[in-house]
Amino acid sequence: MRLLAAVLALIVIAVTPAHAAPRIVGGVVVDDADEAPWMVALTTSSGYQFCGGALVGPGLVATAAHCVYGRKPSSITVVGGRLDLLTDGGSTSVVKHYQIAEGYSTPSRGKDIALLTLVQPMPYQVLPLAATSAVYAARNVGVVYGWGRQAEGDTNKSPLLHKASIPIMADAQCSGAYARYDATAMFCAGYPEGGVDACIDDSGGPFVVDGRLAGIVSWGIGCARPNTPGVYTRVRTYLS
Ligand code: 4AZ
Repeated sequence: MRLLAAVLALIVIAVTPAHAAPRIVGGVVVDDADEAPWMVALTTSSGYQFCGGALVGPGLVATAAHCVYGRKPSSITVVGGRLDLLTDGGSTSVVKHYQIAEGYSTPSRGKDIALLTLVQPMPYQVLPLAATSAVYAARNVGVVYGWGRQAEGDTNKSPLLHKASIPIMADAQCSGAYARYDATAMFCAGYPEGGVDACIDDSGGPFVVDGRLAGIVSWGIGCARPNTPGVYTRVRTYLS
């Protein structure tokens, strides 16, 4: 009987993550374009979405350095004003040129931010930058947006923009999870029990606190695992 209970418990543990993790991971569909007018998708020229970004000027997009590093600007198509990527609403532009934070090498070393200049500026409301570093206080809740995976092992992405609300974690808790955590370059967001997180292809997307850009989806181990928060670029360190 004890053995049967243990086997059942193991089956429950093995099966739960796929079911407990339906969207961004643990988020909901954004169905009002006015809610995130500044949200953009980065796609290849054939239309495959690989990262997110946010308009911070009519012709300027903030995203993660690792999203564009090594890519030709003209091979990156930015899509704005389109919640459902299977439609052709909104507008598109290729990238004219981009600037990556000086000294960037890999996300876990920080400086994971880039500014893209568009060939065609977009007529959408831009996302203002967080006004002070006070936004990074532990337990402040932000909203992260993206078209990425809805579960860590999910390769079947949704074409619909998703969002999730996630609390910022204290620096001490984040360094406990990641030896490489650098509180100048990054911050962490997540629940101790996991379940809600950004995931693959959400990279570059904005983490918004009080209607302002505070972070950019950067890295993490897996998605939505317990005691394994998502790591975001601390935008205030690089832009002002
Ligand atoms: C990625 O590979 C990625 N859970 C993005 C975010 C996170 C992990 C990985 C955070 O693009």
